[in-house]
Amino acid sequence: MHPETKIIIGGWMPTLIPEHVLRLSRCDAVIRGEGERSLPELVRRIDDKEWSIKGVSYRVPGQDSIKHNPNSIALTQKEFDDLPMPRYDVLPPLGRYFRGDNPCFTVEASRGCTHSKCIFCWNSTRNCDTRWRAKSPRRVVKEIRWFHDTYGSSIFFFADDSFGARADWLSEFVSQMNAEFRPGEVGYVASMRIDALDVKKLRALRRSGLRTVFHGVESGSKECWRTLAKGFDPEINRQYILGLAKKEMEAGIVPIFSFIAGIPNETEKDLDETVSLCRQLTDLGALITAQILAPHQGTTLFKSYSDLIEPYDVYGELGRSESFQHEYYSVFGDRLKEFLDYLPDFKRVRPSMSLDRFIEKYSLLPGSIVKPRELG
Ligand code: B12
Ligand code: SF4
Repeated sequence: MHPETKIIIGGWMPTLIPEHVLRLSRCDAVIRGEGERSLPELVRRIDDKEWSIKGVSYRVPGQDSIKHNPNSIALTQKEFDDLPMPRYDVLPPLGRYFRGDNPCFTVEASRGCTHSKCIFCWNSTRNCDTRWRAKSPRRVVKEIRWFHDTYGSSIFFFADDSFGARADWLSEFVSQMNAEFRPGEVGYVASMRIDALDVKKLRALRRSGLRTVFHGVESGSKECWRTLAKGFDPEINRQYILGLAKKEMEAGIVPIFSFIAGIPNETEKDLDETVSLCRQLTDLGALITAQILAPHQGTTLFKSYSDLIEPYDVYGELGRSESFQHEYYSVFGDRLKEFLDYLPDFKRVRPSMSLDRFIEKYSLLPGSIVKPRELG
């Protein structure tokens, strides 16, 4: 690459840690948050000595200093709605990425989050504007129609962090989908807060195409919800979650509840509550996903609990653990060591119990773990 070539980077990781990215790389500038407003301006002013452009962090040429300009204002509802259709036509033929003849396309209906406070989530960053905005339901339905007619796709994945977070938007979307498509003609998958869903509207949502819904519940313990600043409505509790799962399944929607272990100050009692809620949900027939919390630099969690955060050789520990060894070797085989050498620097919150004790206590024995290759 020509040494004068300017390198501009964007996306969520550089947004969270612009200083690190600029210090550790050869990049000249980071665009924090959305790129649509800041990037064209930066390109226009690329030869200027100073880039006093909102949303841009940059290395001051010839100096060892990095400058962070104030946040840019995220696209307004109208600007978001007016974005052109995605230009999939300029990419190499898409067929090579598809399996089967019903490709799943990603659609963006909204950005940001109405809550924006969960301490582990990038939406809690103050490095960019994360307010919730949505394209108009009409535009989103038009996009789905276009993918359906152009690529024959009948299943869609919403990239939104908090799909349908506003009840009036969701109602309008449901009506428009029902007016545009026959029942069963298209389906979609979305992530929604449990308190953004009106259980009385589940059947209408299913009719509009909602097939699978993903909920970040994180824990079975209200204490942990407080630590994480989940901000659930006061009436939300274990019974509510189990009732919601049941009603979703009765309406023909597959619910997936996501949990995390390794929350700051999480006690054994909290973990008991999480594991028992997971068990109750799976007994009902709902799906769960569970993971160890990985604190991302730049999040509120990373700043507020820095004293509890420690390096974590996650794959090393899983690879060494007797219960996981079989699964790990069956997936990575002889290349496990090579894989471990390439791993980035993981971190975790100091846990209240070791992985081996966790596995033993909750009887997570080999065989009860789904091997990644079985998922595909
Ligand atoms: C789809 C998706 C995936 C798909 C990606 C499929 C694909 N082929 O694209 C899959 C399932 C593979 C995936 C995996 C993972 N994902 Co993911 N994913 C998403 C999701 C839901 C949508 C991404 C998207 O398309 N957004 C729409 C586009 C338009 O937005 P955008 O990418 O943010 O881009 C805007 C700006 O960031 C900026 N921008 C982005 N790139 C650039 C580049 C330049 C040069 C410029 C100037 C600007 C710029 O401008 C864009 C327009 O404004 C996001 C959540 C979200 N709502 O964004 C999570 C998200 C990005 N994923 C996340 C995570 C954690 C992961 C995993 C690490 C999960 C895991 N534990 O394995 C892996 C990592 C995979 C990897 N190797 O990188 C986190 C990242 C958090 C963080 N701290 O960085 C997110 C934000 C979800 C969340 N809320 O936690 N993911
Ligand atoms: S509700 Fe979801 S998207 Fe919003 S801040 Fe919390 S985790 Fe992030």
